[in-house]
Amino acid sequence: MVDCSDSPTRKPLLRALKGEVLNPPPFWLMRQAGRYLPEYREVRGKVHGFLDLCYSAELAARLTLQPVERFGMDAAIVFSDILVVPDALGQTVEFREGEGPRLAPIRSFDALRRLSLDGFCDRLAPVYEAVRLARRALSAETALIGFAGAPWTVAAYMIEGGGSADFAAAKGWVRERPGEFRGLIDLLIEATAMHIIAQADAGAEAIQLFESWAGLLAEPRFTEWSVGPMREIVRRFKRVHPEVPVIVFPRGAGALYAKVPDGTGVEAISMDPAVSVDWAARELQSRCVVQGNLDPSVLVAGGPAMRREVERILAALGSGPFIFNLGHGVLPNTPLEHVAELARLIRRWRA
Ligand code: 1CP
Repeated sequence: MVDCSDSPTRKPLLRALKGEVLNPPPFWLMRQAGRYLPEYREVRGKVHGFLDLCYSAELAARLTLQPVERFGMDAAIVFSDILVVPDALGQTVEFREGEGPRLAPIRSFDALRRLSLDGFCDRLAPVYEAVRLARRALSAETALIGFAGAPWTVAAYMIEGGGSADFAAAKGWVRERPGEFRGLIDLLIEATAMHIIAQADAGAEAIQLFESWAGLLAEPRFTEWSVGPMREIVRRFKRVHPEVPVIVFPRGAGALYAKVPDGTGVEAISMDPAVSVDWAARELQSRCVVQGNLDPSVLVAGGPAMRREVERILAALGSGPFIFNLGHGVLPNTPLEHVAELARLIRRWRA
């Protein structure tokens, strides 16, 4: 057992984020609130638009707590979306049933100029209220995570107008009109820093930045448009909340993962399923806390395949600073019993 008598916090997630090696490690799951939970589907069915759910503080707080109440994760993540930021900047954002997000694409300098920070935090006030409500309801052992999309990923959705396999329009902007793209990224740096500062003001105890489309950028664009903006956001955030740890998730960054800890100044890095855990143990874990990286489809499969994978990840990373998570979000067809079994496997594990 780990002696926590001299620990300033009892929350395992926050202790791990300070670099403490916990045995077993803390865990939570990206997209742990969502369609795979019947109690989520029940609440979701009562509200027309997905954004209405994000902007209803009480419902968002309730959804934040649901997975923790069922499975006892070490952290809750506030129920919201990375696309509330473009919405609060004045872009039209809609979520159509079964289709994912639709945004009025930003394709011209004029459209870019119409975005504004006026009233930004007012529009997002219900998110901060949800943070306050969820924090009040959580136990003394469970941490609350706030989050935002990193600028490149959010810009990619803003330009493309929704999800995409290759985000060709966004990549075209970067190549052909880098000056204009810089304007959009600078606006997102400012907005994102304000958004995560306000979440920490409201009680978020750690922040995760989702760079879900890091894998679309090769060097030198990765450093310029992903690492650089994240570093600037972290710098602004730490001026106000030096004690609140930041996790980044540069999904698909491959070998460029190695550039993220020093490049951004974050406490922890979250790994997608393609990152080798043995490589991470050697190259990343000496420099920061690592989080990840069970393949979400393995959680869908369950059984011996899942047990083997969980054991392999824990054996490679469990004796250093580590937070168990998935390598991407929980899939909607994930059986509840598999999540419960995963929680048991992690809790029973000893190095
Ligand atoms: O209809 C529904 O019920 C909506 C499904 C859904 C949910 C539950 C969306 C639409 N967003 C969310 C919540 C959400 N999104 C959370 C909540 C907290 C939790 O983790 O439990 C978080 C952290 C996100 C973050 C998010 N949204 C990301 C980054 C993580 C990732 O998955 O890579 C991204 C890329 C989005 C955009 C988004 N929102 C929703 C969808 C379907 C998408 C992906 C669109 C696409 O690329 O096709």
